[in-house]
Amino acid sequence: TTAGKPIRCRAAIARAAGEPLVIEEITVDPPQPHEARIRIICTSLCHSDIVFWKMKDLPSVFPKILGHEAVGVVESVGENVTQVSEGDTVIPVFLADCEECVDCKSKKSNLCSKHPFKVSPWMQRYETSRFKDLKGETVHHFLFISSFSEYTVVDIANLVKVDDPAVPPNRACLLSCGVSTGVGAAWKKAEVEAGSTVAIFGLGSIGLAVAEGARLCGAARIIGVDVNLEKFEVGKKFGVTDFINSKNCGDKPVSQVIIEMTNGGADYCFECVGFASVVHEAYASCRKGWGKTIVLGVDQPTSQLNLRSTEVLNSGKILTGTLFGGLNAKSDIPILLKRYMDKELQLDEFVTHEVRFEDINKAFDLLIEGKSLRCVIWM
Ligand code: CXF
Ligand code: ZN
Repeated sequence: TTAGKPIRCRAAIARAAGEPLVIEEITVDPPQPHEARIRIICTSLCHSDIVFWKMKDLPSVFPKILGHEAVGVVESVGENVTQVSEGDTVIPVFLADCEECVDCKSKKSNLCSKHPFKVSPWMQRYETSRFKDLKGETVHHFLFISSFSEYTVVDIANLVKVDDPAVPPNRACLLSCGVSTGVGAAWKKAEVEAGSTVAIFGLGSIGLAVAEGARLCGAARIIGVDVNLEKFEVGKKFGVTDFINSKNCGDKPVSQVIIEMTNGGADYCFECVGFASVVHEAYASCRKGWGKTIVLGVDQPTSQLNLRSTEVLNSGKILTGTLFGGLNAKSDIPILLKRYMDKELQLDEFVTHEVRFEDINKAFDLLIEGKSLRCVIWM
């Protein structure tokens, strides 16, 4: 047995900003109390991995092991771990769900206050790393997951058990981050009602997952906005009914086009690009009186919004944002898994590519070039 001992294995290390990952041997220390060591089965690439791979300055720290969408099997557990045990299949999630704090218990929040979300290079509870390279140097964690490694250590607050052994790992891993975030934003954060009108800005995996969530909620009209006309075809698979090519609106702002199409604005708007200018456009596109705009896109940390206070006063609109789509990982991921197994939730259509671990840099190229939605990486 390997329990209690360091494990030597392969990991794809990001040594410097923007440089290809390097597969190296590392050692993975045993789990501390409230942690589990996981053997990764497969992982997928999320755009946030690319953001923090390119980012030179804090909170980005090198060398690190990226990756936060995955499925794994518990190899061993630390002290005080009762929720999972050796051999369990698990999905790691960057946003903790302690199930005990006011936020985790509330239906209105998923922002765990016992383990607040931050972009930290360490484990959640200890500000230490479990990884070293063969020279003995520290290798940092990412989003409390670091799944681009054959083995990793994750806090039990960030682990969701998969009970159904029939769930394919190359589908389950999508529920770790991106697809759950989009579906959850429509389902849990916006609470899209049957018959409503939805506008989605940006049809990458997150925007398409919002469409999928809105489709499941029975939205009557789902308007996709993107600069790439090809996104309409793929959007249709996820319930997009109308498409606006934002490069093709002439002098008209997209919001005016949407207001005209919908007789006053969409009931729900989702920003899935990560630009303040698009947040403005989304807010302007939602209906006065009850329109709700939800920000999912990740912008530069210094980027600011500029709203007229009288416009907020007069409009009656809601502007909000969400991490992980407002989902409580431990209770909501099993619901999404079941809906996939019941053939309600579409996941297969997100997986456009699958590569071997050795070819992980190819997954980066495909996503950067806009050629992939989700690329699954098999360990
Ligand atoms: C993101 C959420 C917003 C901050 C950066 C990380 N999570 C996953 O992709
Ligand atoms: Zn992500």
